[in-house]
Amino acid sequence: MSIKILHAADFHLDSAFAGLSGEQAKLRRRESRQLLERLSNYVNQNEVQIVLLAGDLFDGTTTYRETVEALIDALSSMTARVFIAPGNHDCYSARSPYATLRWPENVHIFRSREIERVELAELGCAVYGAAFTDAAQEMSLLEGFTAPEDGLTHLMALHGDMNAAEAHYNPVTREQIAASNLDYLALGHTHRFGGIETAGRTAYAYSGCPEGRGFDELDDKGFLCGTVDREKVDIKFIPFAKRHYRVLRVEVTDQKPEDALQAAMPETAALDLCRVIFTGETDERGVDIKSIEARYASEFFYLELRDETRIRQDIWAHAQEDSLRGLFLRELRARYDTADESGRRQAERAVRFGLAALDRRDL
Ligand SMILES: [Mn+2]
Repeated sequence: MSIKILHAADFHLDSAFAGLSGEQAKLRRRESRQLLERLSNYVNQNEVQIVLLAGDLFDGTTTYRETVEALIDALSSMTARVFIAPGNHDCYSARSPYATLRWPENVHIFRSREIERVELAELGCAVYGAAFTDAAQEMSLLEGFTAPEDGLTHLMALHGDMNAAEAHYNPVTREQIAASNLDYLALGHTHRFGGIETAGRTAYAYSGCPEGRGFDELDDKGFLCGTVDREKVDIKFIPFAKRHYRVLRVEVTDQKPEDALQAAMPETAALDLCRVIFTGETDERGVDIKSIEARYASEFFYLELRDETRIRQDIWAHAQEDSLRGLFLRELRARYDTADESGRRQAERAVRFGLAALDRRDL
């Protein structure tokens, strides 16, 4: 009997959304509550039977009551059985919303660092999980665990770090997974989906987070969904994010920065959070970041501009001129030639400002 499961994690509800205005951050918080409703619709429309939520559903201890209620509403409207394995950001404690609020009957919250087993006889499976009970968890919660040979399909939800250079977040190893005898291990903590892996006979994956939260989270975001039985795991990544963070490098050599940006603009700009980095060579006027921002800010949900262009090398040709301009360029060229990378950038900036000032005086 194969079981249809959905695996999601790292919602980080009520994140601060650094960089956004108060109004935009409020909108994104509202959207992350809507995401829960969309998720619930997906679960019901696709007849998912088991939902595994592998922790960090809340970003911190100060979660808006409306947010927790939105999560409870969304989960209670799911026709599936739901399992939550709290992580480092939403660790289980007597004061956490997991303990203080009333959760629907179809939701099971793992509350202890001991791995707990919940048997679902009607589905021919057992679901395991454990909880962070603190913001750190130095010892692996999976160490020594092996699911019994009882003919059931074995699933687990767990928050943990497999790339544990620092072992503060339940450092789970491939060896422990291989020894687990699980059919599928749903992991949370890493915000990026990196494929379905196998250790021993156990398939495991990080689902990643369902929405990006910063310019370090650029790839497609969503969750995992598919079927699991004793013989086969068939699970796919489902893109689900409403908005994307994008970093666009826009080359401006020999063209107007506005035109280059216009050509590079994604179709989804109005939904996107974009960091545009201008590169290439410009004349002495450089890129007018302020005016481009004024022109384009409204085309994007969020726009951040950076100027990493270099000054055109032929600017220095004027250093030969017998004029104030020539004198100024000779002076800076001498500094430029002996400077390191950051000194060179500084000298180029000085050239830009200096020539602009000189030109205005000429006028
Ligand atoms: Mn985490």
